[in-house]
Amino acid sequence: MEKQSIDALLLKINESATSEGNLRTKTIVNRIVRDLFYTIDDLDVTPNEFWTALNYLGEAGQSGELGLLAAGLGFELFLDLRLDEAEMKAGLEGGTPRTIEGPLYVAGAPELNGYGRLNDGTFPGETLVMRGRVLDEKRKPLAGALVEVWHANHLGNYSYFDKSQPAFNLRRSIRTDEAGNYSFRSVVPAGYSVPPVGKTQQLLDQLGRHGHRPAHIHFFVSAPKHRKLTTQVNIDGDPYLWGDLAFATREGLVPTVQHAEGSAGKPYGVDGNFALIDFDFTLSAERDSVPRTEVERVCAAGV
Ligand code: MBD
Ligand code: FE
Repeated sequence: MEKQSIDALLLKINESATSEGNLRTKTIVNRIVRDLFYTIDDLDVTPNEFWTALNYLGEAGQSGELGLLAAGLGFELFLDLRLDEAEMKAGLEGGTPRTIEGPLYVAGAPELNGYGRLNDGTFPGETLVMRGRVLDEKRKPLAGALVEVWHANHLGNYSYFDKSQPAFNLRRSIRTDEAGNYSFRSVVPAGYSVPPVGKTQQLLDQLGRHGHRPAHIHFFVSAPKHRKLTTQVNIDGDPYLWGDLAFATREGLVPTVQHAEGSAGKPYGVDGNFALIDFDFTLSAERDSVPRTEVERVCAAGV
């Protein structure tokens, strides 16, 4: 079809509006529809292909996998890269790199002061201790910062979504102490894989891609007057470290996993061998020149 005819049709649709609506929504939707009309025409998308795609999205939504799809298709990475760019342009550099939130955060995890356990010890897994400080741009420790942490278990499954785990297993919010320290005891997570017979895997198969994430631990780190940091650290040595489904691995987010033993575990009530990660988070001060990093995103809350 002539582009002119497509544009004329789009104009007719836009002009059918009888009230103002929302200008921002109109701008975005009109642009997306235009791009899709062009795509359908350029690629000669058949009616069968169109309805297959629409049905696919409906089913993906019903199965709760749209967040997973957004990560797997690189949308979440792209939003991060745009934030990075905005910060760079505003001269805001340094600080712990951000990386994606992913679809598996659950609000309302128990709060701990300074140190705590993320698990109740009744499930298997190699003991992990992670510790460090939350710092400001001048490397001054931030007392009372909140470190929200969540990760998968030894099988790569997340509590709440995996009903075999106790409520909030491997999910806690830790308040830093007067010296800006946080520490927690947990188990080393395994990598996550998308549901093998789900809608995401179905599309990944068509794209010739795998659905695996390397083992990782998620964080939201926040403190008054500072930019909220959404990030993850990876467990070094994972075969998918640089082949992540969600493209979330970044330089600076792969700390060394130390093998500790003996009296090193005493402060955390650990006997014997355990994995130890030292990691400081650095937050930037909030400023008006860059978009805020707090995101309104629907998530699960509760048990
Ligand atoms: C995860 O654990 C995750 O972090 C992302 C981004 C997608 C799926 C599962
Ligand atoms: Fe995850």
